[in-house]
Amino acid sequence: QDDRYEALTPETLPDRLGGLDALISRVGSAAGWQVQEVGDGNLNLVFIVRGQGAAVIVKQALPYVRLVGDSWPLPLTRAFFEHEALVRQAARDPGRVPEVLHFDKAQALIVMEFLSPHTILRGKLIAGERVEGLAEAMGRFCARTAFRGSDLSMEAGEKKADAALFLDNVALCDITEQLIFTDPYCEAERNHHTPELAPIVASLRADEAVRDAAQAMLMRFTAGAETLCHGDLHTGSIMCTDTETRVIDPEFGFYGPMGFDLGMLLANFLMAFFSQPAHRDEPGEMQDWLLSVVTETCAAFEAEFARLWAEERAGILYPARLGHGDAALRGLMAHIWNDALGFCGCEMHRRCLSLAHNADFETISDTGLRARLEARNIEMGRQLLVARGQVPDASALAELAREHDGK
Ligand code: SR1
Ligand code: MG
Repeated sequence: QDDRYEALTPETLPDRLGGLDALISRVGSAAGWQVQEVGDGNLNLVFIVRGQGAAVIVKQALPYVRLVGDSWPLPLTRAFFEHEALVRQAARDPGRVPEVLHFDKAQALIVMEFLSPHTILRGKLIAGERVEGLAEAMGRFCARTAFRGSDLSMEAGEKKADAALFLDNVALCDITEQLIFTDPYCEAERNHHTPELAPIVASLRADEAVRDAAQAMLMRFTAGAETLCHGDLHTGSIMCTDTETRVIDPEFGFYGPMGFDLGMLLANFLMAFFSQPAHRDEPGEMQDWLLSVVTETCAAFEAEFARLWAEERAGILYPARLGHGDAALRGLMAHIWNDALGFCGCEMHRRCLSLAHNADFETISDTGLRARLEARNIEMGRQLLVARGQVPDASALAELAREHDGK
């Protein structure tokens, strides 16, 4: 069989995948399929294949960054890492990620469950829609994946082998290393920002303490191989109905700090918060809700992490025979929180200053207003980078967001 990689199109997909049991069993024979390409992310092709009243998703990596084009090649192996990460996340937080139906390494494609009527969370937040149980689900997801992928839980040899496997996800880590920790803090070719932000951007880039702090976070990212992180946990990687939350897209999976995913997620909730005044006349209620999501996500993370600490600690770290008590857990939580705040600050910066911006701000057509809201976000990010020791908990984080929103 010729398994040379070839990008799918809606026209070629039925012929090429028509023999797969994983599809036929869900959507019938290829003759009845309707195929639509719906990918709106930065990297991949995403097809919905419909047939017999059901649907599945076919996601295929392209050999380049879709957002930029073939001038920026990107290895197809990211589909392999996404598949590996999905399998682990499904075991660590059952039901939270889409079910994988088929994986083809050579074609860099994953056939998976079609989430319906779920839509991307970022769009919901911009539209002012709330999701019941969002904070609880995401706090638990972050805690379970952080804990169960770490030396607190895994057998040491298994964890080291897994960390070695994911070390090869070099190109995706490189994107994060450049776009999140480095480019925002200098004049990089791929950067862009709202013109009216120029003075704030100049001031941020002139601030040596900020640059130093961002590099310290980069060192945590590259050297803190604590657990298998999702790696790109923003509100575009979450799909929801009004009452259900699912996590998608772990192709940036890597072994990193336990606070990484939590920090990225909080940044995206905070950017939804700061951008609300542009999306509705009375933003207050939605903003209150978003800050409650921030605090409740952290509360759910802490509660679940503490439960796992008490009930599932079976790895080489903090073994029961050493008799660790609450102080050890508090120390670990403080370490995770400190990292999370630093990563949060970097993510808040890069979405306004680097290559891949987010729709929360980008869809604001009045650039003067956009710049005012982005400025609040950037200033808060700066404070998180250089003075995160003064943000002891999630309530203080929410309070800080309110202060910056009032400026
Ligand atoms: C070139 S890729 C840009 C961004 O898109 C992905 O979703 C990640 O967030 C990455 O940083
Ligand atoms: Mg993605």
